[in-house]
Amino acid sequence: MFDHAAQTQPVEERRTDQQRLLRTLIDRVKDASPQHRAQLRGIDSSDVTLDNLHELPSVRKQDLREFYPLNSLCVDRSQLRRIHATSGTSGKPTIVAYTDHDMAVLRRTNARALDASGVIAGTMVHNAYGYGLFTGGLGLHAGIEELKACCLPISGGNTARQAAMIQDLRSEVLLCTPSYAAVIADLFAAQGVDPADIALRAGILGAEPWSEGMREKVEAGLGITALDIYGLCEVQGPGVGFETVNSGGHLFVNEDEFLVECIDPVSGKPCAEGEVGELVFTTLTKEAVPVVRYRTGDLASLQRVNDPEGRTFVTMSRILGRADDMLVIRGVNVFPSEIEAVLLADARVATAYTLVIDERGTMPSLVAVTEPVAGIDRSALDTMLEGLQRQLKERLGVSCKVVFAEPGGLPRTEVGKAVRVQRWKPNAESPFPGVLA
Ligand code: DLL
Repeated sequence: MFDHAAQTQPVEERRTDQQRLLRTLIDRVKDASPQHRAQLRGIDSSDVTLDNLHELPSVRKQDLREFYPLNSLCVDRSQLRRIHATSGTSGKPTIVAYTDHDMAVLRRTNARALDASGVIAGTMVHNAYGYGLFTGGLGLHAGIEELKACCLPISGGNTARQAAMIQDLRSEVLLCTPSYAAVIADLFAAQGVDPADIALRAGILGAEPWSEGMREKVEAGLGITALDIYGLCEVQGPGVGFETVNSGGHLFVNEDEFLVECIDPVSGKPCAEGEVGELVFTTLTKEAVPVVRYRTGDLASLQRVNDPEGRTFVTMSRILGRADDMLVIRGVNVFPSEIEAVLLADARVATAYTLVIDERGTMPSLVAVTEPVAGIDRSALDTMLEGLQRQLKERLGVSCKVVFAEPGGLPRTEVGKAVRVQRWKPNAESPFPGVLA
């Protein structure tokens, strides 16, 4: 196992290290930046323990945006080696920066994720995460180099070329978002390529929520074992948490670097083990732009599991949704991921879908626009739609109409994260003319 000592360090020993690093971090950031001094005013690091950490003030994305571009920097600019950023939805991006040390952590933690899927020196890795300001491409690239594997830095887009390169170079491991893996699988299916004839054996898929149904479809379509990887630019980028073949769907959190808490999003109280809440991260050793108690908005649960390979990191569940992705339909809270879970659990439903919130009436209503897989008998479609609508009603507690486009008829996201929700405003054209009237 790559980085064996760190990954299998006894829990109590790691807690002692985390406690020490936490106190040093608090002193360090208070010394270095007025923003952190404001956040941690009146707090004496020697009073802070892993057990009372949840009582410290937290920060959120909007707080970090106010530090734009680099106002909460904790090192001299001469020590910066890399900048990344997320586009953000409301204008200003969030900018993050890395020192030599931060780059080393990025390399090491991503190498752990790649190693868990069997990447070794010389493995041909097809990296279709976006390169550039997004952390995905270059973040995983760093891990690939750390393991001395061979990287094809293809980035996103031009799916026909992606498919050809996977075949021609006999790529073994695919890195991209789950929705893009599904797009590549759809193209192979349309070209009549048998997954058994391509060399891919694993996929490390993340950066957006995905369901068990999506996993099954991508695994079948590409002939791979699909593993989840989690991360966010405010904490580092990819490599914060990673699934392994034996982790039973849980993701190990690299908690020697990223201290994780799970809290009730309303009361802020710590959740019990296994209880779903909001993940909060503290970067224990990060130099350039550390965060103390960053509230991610991501909902998941934390659990200690017994790893047959000996990892002792705490695990997180897959992300169940984001607090701000929640839709309120007729007073009922709905997460898009719940709808995906129902739709994609059906083998006859394809992986492309968009949720439309129809806001033209007095009350908003929900429509899932999706496709049947190719070759389904048309006479079976009505029964299929009824079945899906019934299951959605049962799961969500509110109606969700389902409509089918022709197989392959919906637009696919080839670059960046899939956008799954669209609003249909009064007097606007249908977002899917010919499919949704
Ligand atoms: O998406 C970093 C990344 C790159 C992760 C490549 C994995 C692979 P951001 O653009 O800052 O960073 O977006 C972070 O994406 O707060 C989650 O809401 C979501 N997200 C990331 N990974 C997952 C995942 C990268 N595995 C935001 N499952 C996070 C569900 C995820 N959501």
